[in-house]
Amino acid sequence: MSTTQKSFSKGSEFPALTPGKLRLYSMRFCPYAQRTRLVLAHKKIDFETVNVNLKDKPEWFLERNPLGLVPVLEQDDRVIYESAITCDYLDDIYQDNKLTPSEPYRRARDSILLQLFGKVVTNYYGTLRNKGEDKEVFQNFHTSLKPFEEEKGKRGAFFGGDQPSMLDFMLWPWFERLPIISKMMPGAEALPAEKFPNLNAWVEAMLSQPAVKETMFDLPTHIAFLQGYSTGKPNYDIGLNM
Ligand SMILES: N[C@@H](CCC(=O)N[C@@H](CS)C(=O)NCC(=O)O)C(=O)O
Repeated sequence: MSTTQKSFSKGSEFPALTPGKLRLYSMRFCPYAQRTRLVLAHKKIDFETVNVNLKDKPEWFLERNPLGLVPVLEQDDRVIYESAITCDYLDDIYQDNKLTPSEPYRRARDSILLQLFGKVVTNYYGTLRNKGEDKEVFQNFHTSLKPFEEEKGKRGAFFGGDQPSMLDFMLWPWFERLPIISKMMPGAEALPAEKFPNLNAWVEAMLSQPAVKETMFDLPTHIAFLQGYSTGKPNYDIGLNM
């Protein structure tokens, strides 16, 4: 059983599993792992976390996921990775607060939006990398958000309607991080209210969700992590005493 939130590195001893206990291998600032953490929190699933130093990965972590990526779930002899797969698995196994729509058309539309979101993610990181100097990438970022602005307008407070669905949680981690763009690039607004009224309302609605509050970091912490990351020395343990 692991009690520390500090990240484990190469050469560290494998923290023993407790029979029956669900474990998440994570990195505190990873948006993909946050997807899984959001689903775990929303469904109030009991689990423990083992954080991994992604610059110096333990051998036992690579044995579990040969891709070397977080998130990974483990319970007894079961191992699952890839954020979308871990989230769907949790939604299948823990039936309370079902997040995936049962209506086939809605489910298909949500899968399409999730595919389209790949462009948002690519353009988001592209924008951060060149600090907004490449106006075309920033423009592409806004263009890739358009289908989400439109779809949100048809759906209600959340993409899931009155309540958040799986899609809401799959998208959220990058919206939590959008203020980084506005902060780091003077004059650039990541989500201008006049262009994206629906998405701005959605961000507000999501911020009041208990799962979001439970899993989020504030802007200064995100920026501190990113600054370490961009110099090649990420501090995975920011703010941790033990
Ligand atoms: N497709 C993966 C992406 C996960 C991912 O990129 N995780 C990053 C951290 S945010 C990672 O583990 N990086 C380690 C590496 O690239 O070596 C998923 O959806 O789970």
